[in-house]
Parts: sequence; structure tokens; C-alpha cells
Amino acid sequence: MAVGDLVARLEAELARDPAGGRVTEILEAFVSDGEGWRPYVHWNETRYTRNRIARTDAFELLLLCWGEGQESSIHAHEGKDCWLAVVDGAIEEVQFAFPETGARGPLEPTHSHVLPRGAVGYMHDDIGLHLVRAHGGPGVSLHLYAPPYDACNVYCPDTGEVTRIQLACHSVDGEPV
Ligand code: 2CO
Ligand code: FE2
Repeated sequence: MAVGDLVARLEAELARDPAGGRVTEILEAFVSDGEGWRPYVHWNETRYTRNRIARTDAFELLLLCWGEGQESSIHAHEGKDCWLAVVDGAIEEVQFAFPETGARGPLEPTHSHVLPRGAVGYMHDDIGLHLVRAHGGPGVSLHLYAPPYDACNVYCPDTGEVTRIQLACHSVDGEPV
């Protein structure tokens, strides 16, 4: 499936059903049908890269490239729907509960799992916080955020302290920015 077809299908699905009931099967079909995501791959030696494939008022589709040992902070998602499809390698997701108001202390993982190539995960603030990292070598994952967002809260693993960060893109439409 060409990336343009994927974007058109996601656009149609989120117009039909803002909850994206068929997004998982659309992403699964894309991953099992070729490597249309390859032109969007960019690597950085020090951190995972966020590469924008498409953005509309309804959603943003990004390709994230996780070098070996690279991981995100522990973060929330601004109340948006987030789907994550592994297109190459494997990705580990570790989930955490939001800290209690006023609490200070280390965040304890509530759940973790490894998503192999082809697996599609879903995350929302109603589930909790997460961090995502490469598992067993580099990994590449497709992320769909609906609606898009540009900043999010990150949580200190040792204290639960919240910091706000801006989310930048390393490339847009395949071109580094
Ligand atoms: N939310 C992180 C980001 O957009 C990636 S973890 O998957 O949701 O950078
Ligand atoms: Fe995330």
C-alpha cells in the first residue's frame, strides 16, 4: 500500500468514525503490504527521530525511528488518541499510572510489553502514561495521533515532577527540517 493510500484511508476512517474504530486494521494492512514508509526514515545518533508523513486538522501521521538504546521520556498525550504500528524491528512500551496529585516519588511501571513488527498498539491518557523504546536493536514505528498536538507533559521517573515539552519534527515529507 502506498503511503498516499494509507493517508487517504485514515482520513476517510476518522471522518466516518472520529473514534477510529478501523484504524488498527488499516495500519495492519499497511505494514503487511510493503515498505512504503522507507523514504521517511531518518536516524539521529543521540535521540529518536519524529518524521512527519501527513498532518490534517484531524490527525498527524509520523514515522518514529528508534536507534538501539534510544527511548522516549515518560509522557502523556494531551487527551488524544494514539496508535503505534511497528514497521521494523521491535518496540517496547512501558506504561505507568499518573502520579497522585501532590505525590512525590518514583513512578512504578504498571505494565510493559514488546510489540513485534506488524503489531499495532493504542494509547490514551485514560490508560495512563508511557515510555517507548527500541527493543533488541533499532526499531521503526508509525504513530497516528488524532487530533494532532504539538506539546505534551513529561514526567520525571524519580519524582513524578511534570515538565512541558514541545514536540519537534526531524523531517517533513521526507525532507530534514
Ligand atoms: N508520543 C511520543 C512522541 O510523539 C512517542 S511514544 O508513542 O506515542 O514523540
Ligand atoms: Fe507516546
